[in-house]
Amino acid sequence: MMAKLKNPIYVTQPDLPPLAEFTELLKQIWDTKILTNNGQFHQQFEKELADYLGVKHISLFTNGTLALITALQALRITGEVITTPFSFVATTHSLWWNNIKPVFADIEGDYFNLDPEKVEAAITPQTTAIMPVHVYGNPCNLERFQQIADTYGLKLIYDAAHAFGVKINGNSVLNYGDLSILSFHATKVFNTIEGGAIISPDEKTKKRIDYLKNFGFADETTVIAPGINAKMNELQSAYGLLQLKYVDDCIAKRNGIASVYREELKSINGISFIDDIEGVDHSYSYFPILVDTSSYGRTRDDLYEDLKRHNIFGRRYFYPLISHFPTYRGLSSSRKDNLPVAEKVAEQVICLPIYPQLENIEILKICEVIQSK
Ligand code: T4K
Repeated sequence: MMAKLKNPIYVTQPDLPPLAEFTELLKQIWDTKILTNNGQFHQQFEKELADYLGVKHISLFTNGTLALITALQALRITGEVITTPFSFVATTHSLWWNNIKPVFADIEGDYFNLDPEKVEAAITPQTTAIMPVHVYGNPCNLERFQQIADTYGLKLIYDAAHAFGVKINGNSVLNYGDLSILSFHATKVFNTIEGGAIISPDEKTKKRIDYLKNFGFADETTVIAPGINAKMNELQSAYGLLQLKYVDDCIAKRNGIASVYREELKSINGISFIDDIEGVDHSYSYFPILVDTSSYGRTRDDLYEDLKRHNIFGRRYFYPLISHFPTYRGLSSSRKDNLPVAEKVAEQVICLPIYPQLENIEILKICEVIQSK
């Protein structure tokens, strides 16, 4: 048996800005004593982030889940929303928290994103919106979703939690649909410890979202809606500003790791992965592989356990499917025969470790464990 790695390797590790740089900004916060509520760092971070991402209007949030919940509130979505079972559970939970019925449609087999044709077939008179996810940061079929939304008069909200910095032909994926949300959780390509954002197409929508994330206050004495408290604070905004300086380097390193994985894994029977898409700037947030038991000779879970024995902790994102959880399994759209592609992919996928500090020798070790059956 191969030697086990001395230190555990997790699916990811957050990138942190230099502590000395952060301390400098903390001193400023200590001086002004402005800790939250749209302070100087919050305003600056929103501006610089919008510039970096190539979007016009961005509202910072405490996390991606509250951004999703607020996006649905902002557009007054009700009734049924068609979404994917192959995502992190927060995508569907955001519907539940808004008293909206989730309707699951199947995914396509190339990038594991919601299949537009399956969405179209699931539309009912109660459907008010579609909520696709750019899974692993690979863009959904943006044109087709817009076409369906326009034809049926539906809103389109993208869960872009994995799609920080992703562009198609130079244009951010965040510029599509009615709203997009981001997550800046510690495990994401770009993190503010916890954090998130909503990208709006125009100033008036951003304004409404900003009211909603601040209890609904439009001014000192006017409350326009039952808003929530979902504001990002000054410490996280300052941290985010620093992160922006290093994120390009971080994405470049992730790209390098993905290339090594692809080179090392390409000739292993039964292991497949997603290639880069032409015209897309990727951010390499995850490196999923699929294990085909019959040609690989063992199951995904055998490999997952074997990696763990070697101190390598990949993650089976997204297994189990959201449609399997007790809250959702009773829905008629959760039936396995309604979601055959998602069911299959959830049984085959492992996300391998990918983060800037991952060393070449560690990547090679991971590939060696996958290679040796
Ligand atoms: N929509 C989608 C499509 C999402 O993927 C997510 C979040 C959301 C919406 C909601 O956004 P947020 O509300 O979270 O902003 C993680 C994250 O908690 C979650 O943010 C993320 N998706 C999901 C895919 O993954 P876990 O339970 O797998 O994380 P955890 O704590 O097991 O972390 C994985 C590994 O990362 C650990 O084994 C070690 C390492 N790690 C983790 C943390 C938190 C660190 O090294 N340092 C850390 O601080 O959910």
